Amino acid sequence: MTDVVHRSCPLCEAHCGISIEVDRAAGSVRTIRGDEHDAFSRGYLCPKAYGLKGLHEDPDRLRAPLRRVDGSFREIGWEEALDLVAGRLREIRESHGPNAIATYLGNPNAHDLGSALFMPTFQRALGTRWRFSASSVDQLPKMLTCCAMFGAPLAVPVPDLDRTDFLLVLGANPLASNGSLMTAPDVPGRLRRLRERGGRLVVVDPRRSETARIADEHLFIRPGGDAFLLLALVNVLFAEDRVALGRLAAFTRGVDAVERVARDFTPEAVEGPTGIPAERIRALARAFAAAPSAACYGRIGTCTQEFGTLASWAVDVLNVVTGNLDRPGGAMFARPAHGPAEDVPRRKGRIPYARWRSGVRELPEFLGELPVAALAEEIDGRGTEGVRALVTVAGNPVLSTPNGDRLARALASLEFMVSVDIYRNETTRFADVILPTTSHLEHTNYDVAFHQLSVRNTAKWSPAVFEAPEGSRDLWEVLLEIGARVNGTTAATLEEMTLAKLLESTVGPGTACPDLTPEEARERLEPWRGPERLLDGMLRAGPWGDRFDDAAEGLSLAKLAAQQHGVDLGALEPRLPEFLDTASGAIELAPELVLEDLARLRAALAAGSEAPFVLIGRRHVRSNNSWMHNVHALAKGPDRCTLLVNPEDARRLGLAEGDRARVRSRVGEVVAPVRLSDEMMAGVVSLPHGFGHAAEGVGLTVAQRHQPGVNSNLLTDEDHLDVPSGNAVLNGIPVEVAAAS
Ligand SMILES: Nc1nc2c(c(=O)[nH]1)N[C@H]1C(S)=C(S)[C@@H](COP(=O)(O)OP(=O)(O)OC[C@H]3O[C@@H](n4cnc5c(=O)[nH]c(N)nc54)[C@H](O)[C@@H]3O)O[C@H]1N2
Ligand SMILES: Nc1nc2c(c(=O)[nH]1)N[C@H]1C(S)=C(S)[C@@H](COP(=O)(O)OP(=O)(O)OC[C@H]3O[C@@H](n4cnc5c(=O)[nH]c(N)nc54)[C@H](O)[C@@H]3O)O[C@H]1N2
Ligand code: SF4
Ligand SMILES: [Mo]
Repeated sequence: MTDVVHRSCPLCEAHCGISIEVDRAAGSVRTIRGDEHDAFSRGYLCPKAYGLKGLHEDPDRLRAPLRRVDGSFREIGWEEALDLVAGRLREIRESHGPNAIATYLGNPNAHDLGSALFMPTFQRALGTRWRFSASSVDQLPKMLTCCAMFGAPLAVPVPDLDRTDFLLVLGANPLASNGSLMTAPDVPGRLRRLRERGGRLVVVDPRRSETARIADEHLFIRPGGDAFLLLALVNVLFAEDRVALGRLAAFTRGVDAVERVARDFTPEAVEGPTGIPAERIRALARAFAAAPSAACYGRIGTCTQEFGTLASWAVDVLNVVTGNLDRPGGAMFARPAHGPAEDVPRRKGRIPYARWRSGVRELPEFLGELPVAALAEEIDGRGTEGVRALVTVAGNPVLSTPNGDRLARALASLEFMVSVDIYRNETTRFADVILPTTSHLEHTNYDVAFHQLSVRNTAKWSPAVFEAPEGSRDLWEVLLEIGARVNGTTAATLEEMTLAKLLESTVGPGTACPDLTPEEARERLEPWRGPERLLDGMLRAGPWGDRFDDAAEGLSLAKLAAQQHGVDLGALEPRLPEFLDTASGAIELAPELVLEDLARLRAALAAGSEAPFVLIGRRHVRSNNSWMHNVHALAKGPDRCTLLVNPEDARRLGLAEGDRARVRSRVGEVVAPVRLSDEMMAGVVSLPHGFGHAAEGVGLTVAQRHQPGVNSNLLTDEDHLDVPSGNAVLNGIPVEVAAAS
């Protein structure tokens, strides 16, 4: 007996609709196809989706808790495992305080409904301020600037890909990554249509990436040069009187300050740090301003670099001063179905920034978390409070954060570590206990994070494909069970508390459901449980919700679930000024915490042109950070962890195709096979992250056989940060490259 289940692929932000044909008798996946009826992705899919079958069936994927005893792991029962974990965490908290326990959350948490909804409850249950996550090796600068400019960390403008006339992309390669902070299934198709309707695509990247190859124009830029380039574009717009905010002028503050700031950054002045001729910068500024609509979009290359905050800010400055923010074809804000219903600003006023600092380097907290580049030193450096225990949840920081070697040593020295993870990998091998969670096909899902960052308003519910095996647990259940046991309460109590907190802000006076009490709302959410119950509440109170009235039009989870292919809620619509949540209620174009960092940029400009050899990263369409290399269908094929070297540079360095090169930075070295490529800007080499699976104790047999690779984060430097955000610099790492003898 076969049947087909329609849901979303949970592997990347695009969350494409997939149709999974299941052999019920065998309990296995037959095929995975793109769902051509999906309201958003219309049948598109990338090679990774098929990897979901291999992931589900992978014998290396953990199904039972593991306990490490004398260096080797053995399976134990859930009760024993949870009691052990809670007991140790409690002891450490009682003897050393809550901050002796650190947490690290990895990227897949952002793709998991249960984690998104229950993580805050879990964190509160532990009570630690020493929280770390993959955000500070990723998008933290963007969240910081959006918080400062628009008032909320997820008020991230996304390019209106389907209507724009001009797309300027800096430091993103959506043809490999499928888009990030820009949920857009089928980027290749959307970019093709952009060009077919006469639009223009310009890509700025130190590598002629897959996306650059299909662009109208590609500009090589020196890594870290984006803030210079963007300020020079703004400089030209002011100098040539091309600034036109349009309707934004009525609610934008700080335009004069931006004009003053940009004065020093003339196209000529930034030729050195960008490597881009002044005339091309002028032409780009004119073309961007002249386009009927235009959107500037920056991603990993603009965030995980030396001036991540300034570059992320300047992307939106360009959008604002050309009047392209919040208008069709420009950079817009999505309106997700899970709410909130109306743009009712909370005007908290203060940016949740630097309310406390890390122990050793005193790096600022942002949104309640500390930069992960400080994790190792908070353990091995015994910061004022000293981290003694670590909880990792779906993360692999040994491969994904700077100076992985130091972090690995620090993890080995912990008094206790627990990892909630589906693999025994480079990080979790240091855990005392590993707690696995259900496979992606064994639980339901809805993308709370990525519906908020979407190029179109849509909503999609993903049912489970298989029933979860007896005794297994979803991620949120594991979190609540640990949190409950640490505090001597029950998971059910924590679940109720989470729901109560949600309903407090979604129903009652001053909300979209003013006449409803939390008790009434709660009754109407039956019979849903867990994350579904919370989501049902959010959808029903949301902008398209039925206001908890089954007879009314509008969305509830039941109605959404009945739409197997998801629902289309239309193109993005202007949301300003109502959506702004800054203290002033205006767009803050020149926030102080951003301007303060200009001194660093000016110093770099003055320091001049001595350009060291630098390393950047890249992504491959068949790879997914560090954790899909154990799926044979994706891992087979040529070695992907190669060092791309510009042929001229290679000649100078005495390197030939296939040679092994030694790459050395301040903190470490690796040896990787060389591929010559004129895709690379001279003076820049590229090595992807997420590899380095050969380490002892790693239980990834396929990855070790097919794509072991080396860990590029043995080269990235924990001392090299984007200063305001504390985000790690992962691109533009000074390195020496030589033939490995
Ligand atoms: N040099 C360099 N470093 C980088 C980057 C770069 O571009 N260059 N990129 C950075 C970015 S953008 C990111 S987001 C980070 C990612 O950094 P991390 O989030 O730390 O690493 P991932 O490789 O995503 O690892 C995900 C982990 O989650 C586990 N996992 C996957 N799905 C599930 C699940 O459903 N449940 C549970 N319990 N576990 C699960 C996997 O086994 C794996 O251990 O890496 C960063 N590091
Ligand atoms: N196939 C695949 N898809 C993924 C992932 C994956 O690992 N594999 N990871 C997912 C995750 S967690 C994320 S965050 C997204 C990331 O999504 P993207 O940001 O699109 O990721 P990358 O492909 O790393 O693209 C970054 C680009 O920045 C360039 N770059 C490096 N330094 C600089 C610089 O200083 N300036 C400029 N202008 N460019 C620079 C690089 O050459 C590269 O082409 O991808 C997601 N999707
Ligand atoms: S682009 Fe690929 S990995 Fe991303 S959601 Fe779509 S099918 Fe999955
Ligand atoms: Mo990421």
